Parts: sequence; structure tokens; C-alpha cells
Amino acid sequence: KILLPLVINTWSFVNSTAKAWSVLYNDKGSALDAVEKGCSVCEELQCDGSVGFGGSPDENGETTLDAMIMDGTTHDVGAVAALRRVKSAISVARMVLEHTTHTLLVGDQATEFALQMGFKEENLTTANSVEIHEHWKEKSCQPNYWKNVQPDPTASCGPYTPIDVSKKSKKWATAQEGKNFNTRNHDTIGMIAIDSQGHIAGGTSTNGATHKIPGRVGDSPIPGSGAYVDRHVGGAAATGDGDVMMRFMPALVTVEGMRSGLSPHKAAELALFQIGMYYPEFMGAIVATSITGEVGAACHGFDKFPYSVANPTLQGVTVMEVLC
Ligand code: SD4
Repeated sequence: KILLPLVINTWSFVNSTAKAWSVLYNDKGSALDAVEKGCSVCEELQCDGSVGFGGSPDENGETTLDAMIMDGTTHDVGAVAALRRVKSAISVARMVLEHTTHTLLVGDQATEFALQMGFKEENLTTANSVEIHEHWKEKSCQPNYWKNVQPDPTASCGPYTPIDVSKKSKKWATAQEGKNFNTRNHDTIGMIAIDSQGHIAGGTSTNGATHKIPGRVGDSPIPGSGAYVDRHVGGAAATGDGDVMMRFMPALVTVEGMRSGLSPHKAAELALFQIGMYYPEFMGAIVATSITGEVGAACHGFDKFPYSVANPTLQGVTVMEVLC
């Protein structure tokens, strides 16, 4: 049974899913447009503080962005990593796809490229990101990402302790409610869209890992890791501990699993299982869809993973959930 057009998206980022759905369904837009516009909504809304500006400050307090967009019809990819001072990471990635023969641009040079393409240079720091960074320094928490560094036993917070919720805005607190995911706040948007002609596209956008070592790039902008689409099979997108997950190319593994006959759910489960054999504690999740619109998801290392889907038989965007 064919259920197209389709959007599937990580977490409960329903505004993004709704935007992508409206591009496909109301505007009869392309899958690429749906992914770009859908993910852009999360960048503007700073979804969960983990997408877009003002979140996940690095050790120096700077927010940098990773994003990718992949066209399943042509197998073309555009991506940016450690993008500085430009807010619209996935749109810059789209420009890399449309206007260059490269796949990935990084750091300050990605910023220069964005400026050439007409994007605005802006400060990505906000009161919220300053607060997260200040809190981290104040409590003399150890850096999260150094090996062989013992946490200071006198520090009142360890590396993975969440920031003091009581001091946060109501909106922030609501966004965290019921969430039992990584306290490091790993909530990338990863989206797959298929238009009614069966053209598939995928994309990701994130501000990465909080307190990361400056220059760190996660899994999200890496094709096969953060997302992967294949016009003959389907697509998958990942979220979670990027440093670990990118060692296993889980989006590619999921798509290849589907190619060999697994359901989207089983294929995603297999991809995460392989990671778990090496890193039993890792936290991550995958959404997947076949090219005909059969969807599934899997997660590892926490309780349950919400994701959202839109297709013609669902009444608008529906949030689904899979147990880890
Ligand atoms: C990263 N994978 O940079 C991203 C963060 C993330 O859900 O997925 N959050 O590691």
C-alpha cells in the first residue's frame, strides 16, 4: 500500500512536520523544499534548545550549527558543519547542494560561503546560551567530552547533571516535561519527506552537543550518519549521541536493512543494536520510512521516543511513540 506524500520527523517537533506537510500537500512542493522549510521552522523556534541559535554552547560559550540535506533522486548532498554566526543552517546546506559540487563546508569558511549566498551574519548567542555556559563554569563541572579527566568531587554538579530547571522560563520547563532523554540535550531534528511522485529527501539540523570541545562536529551533517535516503529503498534519520553514532553510520545501515527486506522498524532497531554492542549506554533514536511510505522508528538508552508522521490517511500530523 502506498501512503504518499509523507513526512516523518524525530521528536515531537510537530510545527516542523506540519510545515513540511503543508509544502508537500497544499503547495504540491518538492520533497527537498519540504525538508528545508520544515527543518527551518525548528531552527527559528530553537526546538528544545537543541536546534538553531542560542543552544548547546561549546566550551567557549559559542553556538555552532550542523545541518545536511540530501536529495534521494539525484543522490546529491549539501551540508555545513560547525557553521558560525549564521542561523539558517539547513538553508545554507541547501545552497551547498544547489550551487556547488561539494558535499560539506565547515566552520568560518562555511560562514563565508553563506554570506556570499546572501545570508545574514548574526550572533548565535542568547541569554539562554550564556546562562547554560555560565552555570557550567560556575559549578566547575568538568568538560563533558575529555577522556581521562576525573570529575571534580567537590563540584556540585557532575558532567551530565541538567541545569537548574527552577531557574528556567516556563516555556523551557514545559519543553522538557516528560522528557527522559539525554540531559545533555541531544534533540536533533531529522526529517524524511517523500512527495506524491515518490521523490525522497532527508535532512537534519542541530546545534550539536552542549559544552562540546570547540570545532566538534556531530553525526547530523554526515550523510549515512545523520540521515540517508535512497530513491529505490527509502530513508532514515538519526538523533542522539552523535560522537558515538557517527562511528556506525546508522542511517545508512537502516536503509540497507530495508533494502534487504527488513521493515523500517526492524531495520532501525538493527542499526541501533549494532551500536549497543559496543556502547551499551549510548542514547539514540532513528526514524525510517520505506519509499512507499511505510514508517517505523527505534530508540536505545532511554524510555521512549516520540516522533511525528504526516500522510494522507492520518488526520494531520500525528505524534507516535516507540519504546526503547
Ligand atoms: C549531535 N546527534 O550533534 C547530534 C545531537 C542530537 O538529538 O542528535 N541530538 O550529536
